Amino acid sequence: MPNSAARAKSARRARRGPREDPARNELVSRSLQSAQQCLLHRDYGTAYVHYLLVLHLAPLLKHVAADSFRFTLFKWASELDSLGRIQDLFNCYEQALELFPDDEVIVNSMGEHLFRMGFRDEAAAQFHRALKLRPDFPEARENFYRVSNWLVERWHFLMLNDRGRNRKYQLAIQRAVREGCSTVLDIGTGTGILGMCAQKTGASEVFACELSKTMYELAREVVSANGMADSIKILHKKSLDMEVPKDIPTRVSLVVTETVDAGLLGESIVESLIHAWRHLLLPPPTGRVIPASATVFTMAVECQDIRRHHRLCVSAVGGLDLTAAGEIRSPVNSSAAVGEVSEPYTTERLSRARGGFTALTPPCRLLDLNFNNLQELEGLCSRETSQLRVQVLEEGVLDALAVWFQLHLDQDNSISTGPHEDTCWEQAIYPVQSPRHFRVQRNDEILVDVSCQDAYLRLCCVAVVRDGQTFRLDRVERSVSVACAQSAEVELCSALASLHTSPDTPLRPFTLESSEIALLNNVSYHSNFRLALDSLLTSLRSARGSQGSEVASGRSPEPFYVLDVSEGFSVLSLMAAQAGSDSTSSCSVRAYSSVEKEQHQVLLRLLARANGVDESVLEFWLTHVEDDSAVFQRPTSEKLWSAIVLDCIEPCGLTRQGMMEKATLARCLLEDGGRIFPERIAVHGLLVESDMLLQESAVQGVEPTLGFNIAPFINQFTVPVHVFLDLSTLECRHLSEPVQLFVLDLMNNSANYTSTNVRVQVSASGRVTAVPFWYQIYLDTDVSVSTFCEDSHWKQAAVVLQHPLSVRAGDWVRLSVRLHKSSMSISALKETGGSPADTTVTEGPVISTA
Ligand code: 44T
Repeated sequence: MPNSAARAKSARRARRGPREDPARNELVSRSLQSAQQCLLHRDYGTAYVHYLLVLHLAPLLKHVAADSFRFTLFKWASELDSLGRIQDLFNCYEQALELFPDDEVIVNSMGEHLFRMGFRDEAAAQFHRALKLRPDFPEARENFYRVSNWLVERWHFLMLNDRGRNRKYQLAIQRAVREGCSTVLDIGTGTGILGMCAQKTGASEVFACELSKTMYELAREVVSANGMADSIKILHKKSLDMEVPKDIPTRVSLVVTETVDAGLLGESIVESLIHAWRHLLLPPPTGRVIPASATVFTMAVECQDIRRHHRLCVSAVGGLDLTAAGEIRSPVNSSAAVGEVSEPYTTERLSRARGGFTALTPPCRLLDLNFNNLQELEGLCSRETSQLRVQVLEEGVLDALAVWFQLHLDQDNSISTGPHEDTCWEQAIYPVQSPRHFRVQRNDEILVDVSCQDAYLRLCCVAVVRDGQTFRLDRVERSVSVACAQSAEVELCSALASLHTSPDTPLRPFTLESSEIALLNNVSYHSNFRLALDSLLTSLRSARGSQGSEVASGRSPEPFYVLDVSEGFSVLSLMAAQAGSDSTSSCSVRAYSSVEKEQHQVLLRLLARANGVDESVLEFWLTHVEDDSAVFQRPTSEKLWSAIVLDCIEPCGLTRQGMMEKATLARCLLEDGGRIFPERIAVHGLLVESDMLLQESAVQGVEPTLGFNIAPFINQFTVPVHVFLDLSTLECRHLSEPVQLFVLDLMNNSANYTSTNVRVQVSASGRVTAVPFWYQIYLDTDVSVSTFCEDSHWKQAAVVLQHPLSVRAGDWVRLSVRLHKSSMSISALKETGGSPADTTVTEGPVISTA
């Protein structure tokens, strides 16, 4: 025990601070100077080491040096990142967090590195930690939302909110357990609900496996909150990697699973059950599976929205002839050769497709699959391709085959995922890949090839039989290989395009993402862009004309430089080049495209030739640059850009990350009178009541789900912003007229770091549950495009309020819209009286549009 003298001495030392040590002080001060010197010379690695030494020796300096330390860490980390020195990078973060364990900015930044490298679960944990440290930290919140969308897919909420489905699974499990299935394995347990159901029903042993780390951890939390931690053993494993007795002591008598996607087989249920029957289940009839069987249906549909995304529907946009492109395909292609990057189907809730859909045929039974029969499961994938003939009942364009199924949990309980059911399920959509629109007529027969490969059901419309005559759909016939094959030049280009394929390939279909195809089909966007571009060129020409320098001096006039930095495939650069060459004026345009993929560049060149644009005026700009700012360089050292095209809105309905920062960079590189397209974006929104949006965003209500406490756990992954909405078909009631919420001025950034309040008058009584929003994109003062119109390739987004706001017609709601970098946040207040003091804050989610 220290005596009082010693205590007094140590107290004096504490008041004075750490013991003075001249040598140490000298080292600290020199290291600090060296760190600063290194920073000046951009030697971040050495600067970082010096800072580490300083802060270890003199922790008191942490407060003053924190900013420089962080700056150095981030610079060094990004260098390590680009050098691929991953281990060193994370070591740096660990050292930094030892010094600053509560620094949310460092924690968040570490999460960003993890996320970029694909460690999503670990990234989520860091963003979560940063938010715990500072709940109002916008960057961390935005990051957490983004990663939540990856880790906990939104359908988990829909499924947990679907009482009918929950109840049917419960009944089927209860029956099986009562009939003697006492040991249970839940494959793909998600939140743990089916396993808990089996346990509660009286199963003596329950096991569960889940391959997603986040879901596995969530399931563990849920199961222990429900007092079952000791009675349900959860494994973080794919069922295919499980063995007896290593993972479970003996074979089980019941497997329950809902590892089915919209196309039934896409989550590899067949492979999982073959493995389970061979290794994890008791032989039948003791062993059994819920669901017991499934019936798969298909029908042919006409649907404009599907067509718009999977096939080029226009022959020209903005003055550009597109026919030379020939056939353009989306990557959703069931007939693609093995090894080609493609998916056999996409998913869509047909009842919500923009413009609706028409059933061209009756639903046809495609397949019956008994999950309790191992031989049948094994035989499925070795089956020969079979052909289905479907009778046409309704005339229309053959756009796609839709597929759905009935899941027979047991003899009494089935779930149907059909397009005409009241279900939240999506359908699997197999777009018809054919170079032309094919209109089917009543009594035609559609021939569909059906096979099962790589655990997917593959469907392909191969032909239509009409009056005994067969029209093939799956190959390009001479007559339909589009008028393009007529010009020798185009043939040359298509030969170029198919260089990498077999020399026999006549015309290689170009593959574009479905959102890129939809963009190409967006006629109004392109024609408006052309208008705005023409008017800019006219004004620049007249400005030059009035200066008259070049003409007078007899030099050939300077071209206009136009840069298109749109993401993905874009023909805007080509339109600019054409606008230049069209003109009678001698000032031409040099167009720069940032299209990166080689195939896309080939396609652009092909279109250039077919449109009479000299290839020399179209260039590909700094492709594959890592750093965004590198894209924004001058065209040549002494030239500036006449126009820079930014593509600001993502197809999902949010603004692109870093858009305002890009605009700032771009603005500095414009010539006098030059423009950024767009110059301004107005955000519009309205108040709606939509149960559907609530169902998709969180487990609703206070009632436990099947008697279990699940909501508070999964609802941690609630994200207030919904994307990819189609507002024209969303089931909702409009409670106000649309209003302008915010204006983003890309030509004057200083106006943007602000917030605004918008008062909205309620037009119908109800509960405001969400604020959908979209954009009016002003290319210039006169020309604008809406992201919410019929031929738009953009979807809309919405912010969902955590607490719905009850309103009556005539009430005023105040929306407060804030902008942070490119992220928007909206909160809503109901104005109960005249003065702001009377208002009650009922909502305040931070949303991000990044
Ligand atoms: N989608 C429905 C349901 N898993 C897909 O990690 C319906 C989609 C849907 N774990 C709109 C509406 C709806 N071993 O957590 C996932 C997954 C896991 C496995 C262990 C395995 N062999 C597997 C296979 C999958 O199981 C969970 C569910 S699978 C997907 C269900 C409302 N769009």
